[in-house]
Parts: sequence; structure tokens; C-alpha cells
Amino acid sequence: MEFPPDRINGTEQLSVQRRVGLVYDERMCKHSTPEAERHPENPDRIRAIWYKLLSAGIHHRCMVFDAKVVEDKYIAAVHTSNHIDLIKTISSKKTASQRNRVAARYNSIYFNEGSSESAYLAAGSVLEVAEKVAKGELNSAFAIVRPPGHHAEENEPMGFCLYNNVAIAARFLLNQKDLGINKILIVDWDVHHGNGTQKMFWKDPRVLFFSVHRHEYGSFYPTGDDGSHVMIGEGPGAGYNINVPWENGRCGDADYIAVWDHILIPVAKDFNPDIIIISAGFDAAIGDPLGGCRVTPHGYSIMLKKLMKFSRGKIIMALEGGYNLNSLANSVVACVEMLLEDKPVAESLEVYPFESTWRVIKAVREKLSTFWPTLADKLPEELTSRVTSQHQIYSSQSEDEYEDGPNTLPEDLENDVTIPLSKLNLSEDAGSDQVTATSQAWRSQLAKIDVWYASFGSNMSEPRFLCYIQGGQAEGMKRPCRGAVDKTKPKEVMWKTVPHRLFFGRESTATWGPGGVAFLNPESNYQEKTFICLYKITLEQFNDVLLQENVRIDTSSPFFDLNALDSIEYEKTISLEALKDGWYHNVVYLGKENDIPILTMTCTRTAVEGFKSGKIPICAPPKEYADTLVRGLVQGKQLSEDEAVSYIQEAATKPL
Ligand code: X5A
Ligand code: ZN
Repeated sequence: MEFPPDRINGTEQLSVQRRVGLVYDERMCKHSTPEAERHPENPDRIRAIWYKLLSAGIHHRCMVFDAKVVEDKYIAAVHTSNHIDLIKTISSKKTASQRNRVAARYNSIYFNEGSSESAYLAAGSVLEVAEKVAKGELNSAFAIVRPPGHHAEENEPMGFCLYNNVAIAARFLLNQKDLGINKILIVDWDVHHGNGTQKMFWKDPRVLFFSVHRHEYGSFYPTGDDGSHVMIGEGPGAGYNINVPWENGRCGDADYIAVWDHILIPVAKDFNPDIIIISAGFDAAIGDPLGGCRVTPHGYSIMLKKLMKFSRGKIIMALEGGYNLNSLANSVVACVEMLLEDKPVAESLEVYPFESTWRVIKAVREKLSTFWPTLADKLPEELTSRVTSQHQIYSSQSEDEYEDGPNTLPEDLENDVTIPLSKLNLSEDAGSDQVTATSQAWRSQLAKIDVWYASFGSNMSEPRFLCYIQGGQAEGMKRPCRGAVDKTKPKEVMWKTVPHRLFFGRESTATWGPGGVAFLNPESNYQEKTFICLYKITLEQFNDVLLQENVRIDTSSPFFDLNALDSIEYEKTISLEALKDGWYHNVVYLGKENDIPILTMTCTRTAVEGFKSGKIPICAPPKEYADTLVRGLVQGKQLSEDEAVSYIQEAATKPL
């Protein structure tokens, strides 16, 4: 079944052409947001991939298939009949508003008239090529499908996913006894945890589910404990679920390959799968607006190559996430080329993993060592002591080319925009004179972008907020602020109300002394109404405000950059790990005003839980602080003095 050896680039090097299947079908573009609202999971994703494959002529070297609709009986092997009913009928609903109401019941889901068809085709496509690979008609395949699947649970669509395409295909392969597939390895390298797939094979030792994802102790999407490394499966499935949860973003090739070398590959050797399915999301790719990681196309191709050694190369790749069109298409091309040729590649990387990567790898190995004895050995110190520093990563030149793309910002704003604040090297009390030459470049880039900074606490008082911009000490403050590097006053000031709960907590602050300070619950609640004062400032100034709001900071990491700005509209909140010790390190998106994003900074959802349970004290504001808030509301002409006093009073006393 193999193609004759082929000549590569006119050299003498011989390699084996494999039969590689590709599925692409324009009908999977029918699923899109109602009213064509902007959304990262949009039809252009699969079009960008397909056009790139066409322009590289790669389709000529593959077997190309149209998508096929999946039969309900195969979906029913992983989803409930209620769920099937929902997805099947959603597009025939009479009005868009009926569909919107249903979508609103779920987390990160939209529906339109094309959703049902696209969902059936996506699942059908993966199943179709999985069967062909299992039968040996194809060596491997890539299904370029959408909507994605790995978040979809038995009875719930979520995270842009309707049907769990990969789970449907895996269950099909196992149930089709004549295919002789008894053990399946599912590798989920999407930047998000594959919660749906994990649950579907939780107790099933025939499926080894492996997921590497950003987790950040449960604060990254999908939030909660499901993606933790202690989730190893249950009953007969214990040990057959492996999670590798990143503690931070910015992971790249070196981090992923270390996980491959020291967890996935040794386990795969022992498990010896009959076939491998990759939940191939490319949102950990460099330049992705949601992922914040930096895997290169070359990195993905190495990860894939290492898996091709198993199951006699039987691999099915199914697209999941991936939202930077250039980076996405380049990564898929690199993978399909690897499926075709298994090219010898230089594996040596210039960078080492993060220190946190070794910590995670060790924790996972320890947790699973009783099930997989190969993981029991201690990793040699001379290996794990090789770690990267920020400096090494940012000196890499290669990432610029992935920063530009049809779904990213205009060219003049590109280049070093994803680097920004990490390069800053601002120590906590650095003045403008200490700003290094390299930081000036990104500063001038971010200075071109305006945002609304939404204040709900003392910064509602303009003289107090101006201290953050121009430096100084307003009435009631116990110490001065140093101000922003760019001391230009806000371009505009305006007021709004938002459906979020205002409350006061913590015991004291350096600026106000003993007493609580204001927080906004990042979760919205339409019973609530909180006044916010908006200041139009630049993204550069916003970062300097962040820096001043969060004392004690690790300055080696980035704060809020253009990638973050790009994704916060969809993510709603971004918790900045670089400022983890600060109380206000969670940036929350509160919508737009005149097309400019409104951002505020508050505590994380996890901290809100802490306030609710009493772990973090709820505490009324000190007098000077409360007076400043009242002054802000009165001078801003939002409330009379009496009204303002009782507004603050209520926020300080009403239980959370
Ligand atoms: C498939 C995928 C991401 C959902 C993020 C929701 N989903 N904020 O990447
Ligand atoms: Zn994802």
C-alpha cells in the first residue's frame, strides 16, 4: 500500500510516501455566529488551512475526501439523546433569537442555521478517516473540521464545541470489533483541557487519554479541577488518564518536547496503542490570541514525528482550536508534511524548558508512577537544571513572522507587540529614566492603542486617578504614586454602570492604611448595579496603572499586551500571572464604548470564593478611602452626597 520512494528537493535523500487522507468541506463553514459577529472560532480558520495546503500543492500528494454526515447511532455512543436532539434541531428553530436563548444556557456556545449540519459533518469526517486508517486504506489522516469537539460533554455543548468528534470516532473504532482496534491513545495538544473526552473515557482502560494544557491551578478555561494532574481516571480506567497542566502561559517547543520525552513517549511505548488520535488544536501555537503559548510549526512537527513511531504510524489528526490564522495554517502544513514524509529533522532547540515545566513533569511522573513504572525513575539533575530564562526566549527572532495575519492587527502594530512588558524590566519603583532602550520600542507601539480604564474604587475621584498617571499624592493617601511613564492626561472621562457586584475586603493597604478596599466581582450579575468611571488612556499607560495597583511583582514576566487585548473580548477575564501577588491582577473586559474596549482590574474568581468562604476577610473601607469614593461619585455628578454614602455603605455591608 505504500507509494514508491520519492526524491526530496532533488537530493539523493529517499523517503517513503505514505497514503495520507485529508478531509475538507466548505459546508463546515456554515456554522458561524448569528449577525456575523466577530468570533475566534470562525469559518476562516478552516479556509485558511485549506488555501495554504492548496497553494503549497500538498493536496496533490494526499487523498482528499469530502465530509460525511455522522449517523446518530455513532453519536449516541458518547452523547445523550437529549444532546443529540439539541444539536440536530437547533438550526431548524424558527428564529435566531430562539437559538440565541438556547445558546445562552451554555458556556461559550453560539448557534446559527448552519450549526447542525456543520456539527454532523465534523464528527462524520473524523469517523470516516478513522475507519480508513484503522482498515489500512490510509496510513494516516488529517480532518480539517469545525466546530471543534473536545470540550463537548455527554450532555452539554461548551467551549465552541458541539459534538465531541474525537470521542465519537474513538468509541466507533472500539465498537467495530472487526477493525481489531483494542487500544487507542488520544493525544490532546489543544491549549485547553479536553474535559469532554476525559469524561467519556474516564473509566475505560482501552483509551489512554493524554492532555497537555494551560491550567494555572484551575483558573484557565475550562476552569476548575478537571484538568489537574491528579485526575488519573477511575476503576479499570485508573492510570489511563494523564493531564499535564501548565502553571503558566508562554510555553513553547522546549516545554512540549520535554513533556513528550519524559511522560508521553515512555508511556506510549508501554501502552502500545493500536491507533493514535490527536485532538489537534493549534491554540498553543505562537501568536495565538487565546493560548498565549509559543509552539512553532517545527515544534508541532517534532511532536507528531515522535508519535508516528507507534501503532505502525496509524494516526488520525482532528482539528480542535487554533485562532491565529497564519500560525494555524503553517502548523497544519508542517504536520501534514510530516505525515507524508516523516522527514528527518533537527531536534535540537535553542531554548530550555521553564523551571515550572520540570516541576509539572515531576509531579505528573510521580502521580502516575505506580501505573507506569517507566515514570518512576528520578530525572537526572543535570537535565532538570537546564531551564530557560525570559531573556533566552525573547532573543529568539523566529516568532515575528507569526505575529502578522488576517485576523491580527495591522502591520505597523506588529513585530514586538507580543513581547511588550516582559522586556520592560521595570523594577517596582523604576522611574522613566530607568526604562531601557529595548522597552521603548513596545511602549511606543502600545501608546498607539486606546483603552477605557474602568475604575470603581477610589480612582473614580479624578485627582486620585491622576496620581497614577502624573505621579503624586491626593487627599487621604498615605504615600505618593510614581505615575506612568507617559504622563499625558486621559483623553476623555465618562461614567457608566455595570451589572457587577462591588464589595470591600482585605485588611489594609499601603496607600490607605487599615481597612478594606474595593473589588468588583468579575462575574456579572444582572441584579447588581455598580458605578464605574472610565478614563480613556493608552494601553501603555494601562500597564503602568496595573503595575502601581499591584505591589510586589515579579517583573520578569509580561503584563497586559496586545495578544491579551485581542483575546479578552472572548475570554472576559485574564488573570495576569506575572502580577500574581497583587490583589488586582485580574483584568476584566466590560464591553466596548465607541469601539474601544473597557478594561478594569480586580481580584480573580478564586479570590471571590475566598471572600465568600471567609478565607479572605471582607472589611469595610477606611474613612479616607470611603470619602474618596464618595467624592468621586459626587464630583462625577453620579450621586448626591447622601446617595453616595449609602451606596458605599450598602456595598460594604451586603453579604456577598
Ligand atoms: C476548542 C477551543 C476554547 C474555548 C475558550 C472559551 N475552545 N473561552 O479551543
Ligand atoms: Zn483550545
